[in-house]
Amino acid sequence: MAKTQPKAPQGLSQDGLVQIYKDMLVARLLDERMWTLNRIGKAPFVISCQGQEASQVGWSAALRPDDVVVPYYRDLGVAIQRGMTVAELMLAFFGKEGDPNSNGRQMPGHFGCKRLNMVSGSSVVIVQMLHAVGVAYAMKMRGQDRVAAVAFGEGSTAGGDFHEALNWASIYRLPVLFVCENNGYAISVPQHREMAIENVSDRAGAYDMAGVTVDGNDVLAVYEAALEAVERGRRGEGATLLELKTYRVVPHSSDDDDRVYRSREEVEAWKGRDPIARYRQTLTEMGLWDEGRDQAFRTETQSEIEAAVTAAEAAPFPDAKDALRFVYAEEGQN
Ligand SMILES: Cc1ncc(C[n+]2csc(CCOP(=O)(O)OP(=O)(O)O)c2C)c(N)n1
Ligand SMILES: [Mg+2]
Repeated sequence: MAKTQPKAPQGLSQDGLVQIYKDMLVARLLDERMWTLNRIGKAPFVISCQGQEASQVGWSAALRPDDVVVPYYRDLGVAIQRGMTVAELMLAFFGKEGDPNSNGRQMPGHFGCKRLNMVSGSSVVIVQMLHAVGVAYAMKMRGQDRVAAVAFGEGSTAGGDFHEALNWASIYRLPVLFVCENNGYAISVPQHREMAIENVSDRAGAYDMAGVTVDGNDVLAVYEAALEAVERGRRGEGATLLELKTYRVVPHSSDDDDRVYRSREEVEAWKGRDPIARYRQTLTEMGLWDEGRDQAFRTETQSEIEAAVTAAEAAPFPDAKDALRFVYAEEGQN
């Protein structure tokens, strides 16, 4: 009997399937390079996507370019899937002129780009959910066929804004995809000290909203669940709370030492469930990828990253007088 081949989800071409892998791998390689730049003293701060690439690229790929995304600080994979370039992300990392996120005024990880319909997040966790709900409400009032998607960690769902956002979205049946990237920790606090339940998605029931939990390290499962949720929103059937069970395999940020709150065995076990290696295997079984292509793509990406590092290091810092632009009303403005 012929070996069963993995099936491609609906709506994804062969190129689309490969692109998802490429986006995940670019996110990982870029993130790894950011850590070395930090550790040799060239950049002050990294907040990492490593381990969560399938969750991020998977949900982002289910959206259309005209939908609005509100990512959170870990969503490097979303920024890349949406179309932010390695060169642009490196400018942001060094806080340099030309960074499309904030022109060097924000910390790294504050993704936002008008061209990509991506709303910049606040450093205050979870308020981005309210921003997404406001965006979706405006879309609905304008009769637009668009969806807003917002991501956040499971720890942040203990904040009141989480409940306010779900409540408002459910009252007005707003087209919102709420994505919880559940990596099991809020910095050093494990999930059982954040909440007394096992699945964040169970909370959707209190808001008469669909709640779904999927394996966040299975990119195609994430894509399928996100697509279903997005289509539900487009049909006018309201929001979905989608929970992706995943893990960050590096410390919370470059200022964190995770050895003090979790065992090396636990981290190693999750490294063994690496979402990128897993999807590479799937694509290989589909006959869409092989070792040669993998090596060539890695080499090409590494040189793109190195060129971006050189360019970003050489780029000027933004003019200090622009630091408060777009914060207060400016002369001549109404
Ligand atoms: C209101 C608020 N409280 C505390 C912080 C500090 N802080 C930044 S990230 C974070 C952990 C959030 O954990 P989680 O939501 O699970 O996301 P993860 O970092 O695990 O992806 C905290 C406490 C903050 N930024 N905002
Ligand atoms: Mg978390």
